[in-house]
Amino acid sequence: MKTTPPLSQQQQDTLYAQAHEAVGAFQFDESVVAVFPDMIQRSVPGYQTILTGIGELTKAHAQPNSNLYDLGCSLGAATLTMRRNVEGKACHIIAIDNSEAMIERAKTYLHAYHSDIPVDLQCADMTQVAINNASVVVINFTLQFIDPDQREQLLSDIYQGLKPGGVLIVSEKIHFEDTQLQETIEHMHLQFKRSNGYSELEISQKRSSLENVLISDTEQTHLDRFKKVGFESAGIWFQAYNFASFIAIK
Ligand code: GEK
Repeated sequence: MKTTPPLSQQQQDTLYAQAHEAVGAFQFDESVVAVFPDMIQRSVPGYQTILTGIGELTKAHAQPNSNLYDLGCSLGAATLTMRRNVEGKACHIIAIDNSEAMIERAKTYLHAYHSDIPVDLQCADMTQVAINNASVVVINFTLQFIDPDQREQLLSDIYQGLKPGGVLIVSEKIHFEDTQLQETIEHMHLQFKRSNGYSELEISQKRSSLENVLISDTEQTHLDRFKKVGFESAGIWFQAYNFASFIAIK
């Protein structure tokens, strides 16, 4: 019988190991889904620590009988950590991704573990989803893939759908206006990828594929947007090189 290996024991990411004649725009398709856990762990410094933190923040801020959202859930790593930390609070988790391949695989992972917390997995565009009665909303490394012109409206809709005291957690790759700082910290990230076994060819082909697909903001742009849509408090609770996770509290 064919079984899906656990999230921690997935296939190695070799998608860009061979030279491609033309590198197409990055897509979250079947080939990415198969190597996704390995890809994100080897590319995003602090990813595991952020997941642990999302669990802790969920434990601290989830309100009884409320909804928790994981927007851009991929294989459901954040959903799993949220679910483990809200047992007994009668919460409902809504996990959204617009890649059918991701949602199909996420179902397998979520069903592999028992929980009394219902999870509603939906294949949808997160900008089109109604947020209501929410106490925790997580966007873990996905706002950066949303059209920059739509980001403020999305955050405003989330703010409106949050209960007082509710929290939004947004993790992102960020960039720096200061050129020296940008170069220095970007170099740290490249070294991180090299030390995780990615070759120069893999790094450069992946970078080309993400051009115009992953559009990062600065820390200040994030903070200004949180404030503009109404959040009272917002700041970074974790950062590793040019990868940061923000919390915004209603
Ligand atoms: C994790 N949060 O492991 N609507 C819904 N989903 C989208 C949209 C959209 N408009 N655009 C992109 N996605 C996860 C990791 S990965 C981050 C998130 C990365 C989805 C896309 O299909 C993919 O699954 C996810 O956002 C981004 O904690 O690959 O760097």
